[in-house]
Amino acid sequence: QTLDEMRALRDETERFLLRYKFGMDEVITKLSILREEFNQAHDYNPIEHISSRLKSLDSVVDKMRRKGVEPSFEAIRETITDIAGVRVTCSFVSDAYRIAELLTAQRDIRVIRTKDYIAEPKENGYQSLHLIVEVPVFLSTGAHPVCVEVQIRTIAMDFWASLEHKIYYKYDRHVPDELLEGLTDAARTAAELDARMERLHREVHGAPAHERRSSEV
Ligand code: 0O2
Repeated sequence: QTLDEMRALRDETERFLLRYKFGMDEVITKLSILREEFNQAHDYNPIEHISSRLKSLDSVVDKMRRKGVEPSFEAIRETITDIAGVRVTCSFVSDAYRIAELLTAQRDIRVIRTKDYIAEPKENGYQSLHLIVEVPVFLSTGAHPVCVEVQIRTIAMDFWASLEHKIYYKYDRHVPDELLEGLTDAARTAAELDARMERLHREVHGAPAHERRSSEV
């Protein structure tokens, strides 16, 4: 490969990843607007925290290899839907669904896939609401649709998932059985906590504040 070819490849890689960053920025802006507007209009905050990450090219290539697909820009675009990832943490389960509804109702958002691991937790106990959405990014060359993965979960689900993730990688994906059982048990406790918190929240506010106020309008 010549130096010019290497530079061209580097530029193309940067351009490729930058689009995902822009898509991620669009989704973060939408969520931040919802958060601020909700706070102002209803004096209620359905979002506790928003974080984001762009997958590195190395882990994209690793994931392609795990899936048995030869990496090319085109193949990556079609296969990997979580290069851009946004995570939303809410206090209550009802807020997680509410945010998902408000985001996916926006007309420039196209829902590619939804996985509701809250309604149907994974076998290890993992809970979260996953949306793969496509959002247009407006560049000098026109509008480009970009895929963004949005994970919406409660604080308890997030606490569990971050510990599980660390353990999973510490044991290089082969977690001992007792630890797995401990994690599954902790996931049940987290789900119970969420249910209790939701009940308390409803007792104090009647229906969750957003439902109550929207029905008053
Ligand atoms: P990382 O390191 O967080 O980026 P996919 O191939 O991703 O399109 P998949 O695996 O069916 O298809 O997608 P799914 O189930 O929606 O999960 C995608 C992401 O959800 C994962 O990304 C994790 O971030 C999170 N996730 C899913 N299952 C678990 C789990 O059991 N524990 C924890 N802690 N997180 C989970 P990555 O790329 O696998 O990992």
